[in-house]
Amino acid sequence: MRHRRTSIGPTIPSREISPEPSYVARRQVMTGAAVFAAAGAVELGARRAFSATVPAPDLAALTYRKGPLGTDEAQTPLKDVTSYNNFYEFGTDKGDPGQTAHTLKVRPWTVTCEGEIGKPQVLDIDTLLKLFPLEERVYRLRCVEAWSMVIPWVGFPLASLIKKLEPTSKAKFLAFTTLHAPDQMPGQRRPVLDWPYVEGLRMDEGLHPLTLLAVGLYGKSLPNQCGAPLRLVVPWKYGYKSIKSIVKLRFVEKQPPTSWNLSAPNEYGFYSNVNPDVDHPRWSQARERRIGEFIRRKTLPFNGYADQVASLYAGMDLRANY
Ligand SMILES: Nc1nc2c(c(=O)[nH]1)N[C@H]1C(S)=C(S)[C@@H](COP(=O)(O)O)O[C@H]1N2
Ligand SMILES: [Mo]
Repeated sequence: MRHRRTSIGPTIPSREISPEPSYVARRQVMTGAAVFAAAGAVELGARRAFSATVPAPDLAALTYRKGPLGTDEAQTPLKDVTSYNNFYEFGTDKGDPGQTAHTLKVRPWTVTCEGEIGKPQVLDIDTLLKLFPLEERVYRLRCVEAWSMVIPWVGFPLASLIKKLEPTSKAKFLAFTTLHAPDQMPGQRRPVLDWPYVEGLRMDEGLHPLTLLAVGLYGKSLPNQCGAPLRLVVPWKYGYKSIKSIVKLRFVEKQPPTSWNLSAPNEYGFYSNVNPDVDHPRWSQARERRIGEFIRRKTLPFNGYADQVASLYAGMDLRANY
């Protein structure tokens, strides 16, 4: 959209910058077929990503048990999970992170836990990996761009970590921050978003048993492009809530700022619950393309997790709180 172009710095060719909102908008202009443009953008990206040859990274096998709440839907092949990504710190094309995220250094890595908690601390990732038993959770992931995957994550409930940190009565929200390291993350050298990427949850959302801190997928530690070494997974919300490569968790009293909301507040709200009845201002959310399938399927309220989470939003206007 034109108003977004004006926010792009004069020295950077606009071609190089494709934030989530304008990425699809530009395809709309290019194809002149607005109705099909959102799907077209996704499929063009997919074709490019699938044809790329990405060397298989050497990832540690994890010990885990099968966790509850998983789906038995067909799992998206590992090749697609690792070559069709949104991780703007490594570029805005779906194939970019798989090609470039090898520059991310995932050791040493610490997660700073601070704010309204009784036990503030800096946790080393290898300590964190041993604190709680790891579980496999097979979840649907629904991106706001109207594509989806089914991913067998390995991780532990965020609730386990929250409880260990002993939140005070003032802790009403959780604020997450991604690593800020332009030397390792080439996308951070461009003003695509206001870096570092930040996200947030209400405390009851963070404590919900579906909410996972993932450290792996398909039985091994997370590939860099998927948010190594630690990322959030909130399966009933649009994918952008599931912040990658987390270095900080802050417990706060007020609703924290979130990256996509800061970037385009009329398009991306704080809640971002998957909702087929509330369209994105520039495209429908009624259907989605499961990666690997060609017929678009219906999007389910709360991404199919309504039985588990709808009660969190009882009495709330989900149109106003998008
Ligand atoms: N730090 C960071 N986290 C992020 C993103 C990002 O660009 N940066 N993209 C989000 C979006 S839009 C989606 S759909 C998911 C994609 O996760 P995946 O690439 O592992 O499928 O990550 C989310 N987490
Ligand atoms: Mo997304």
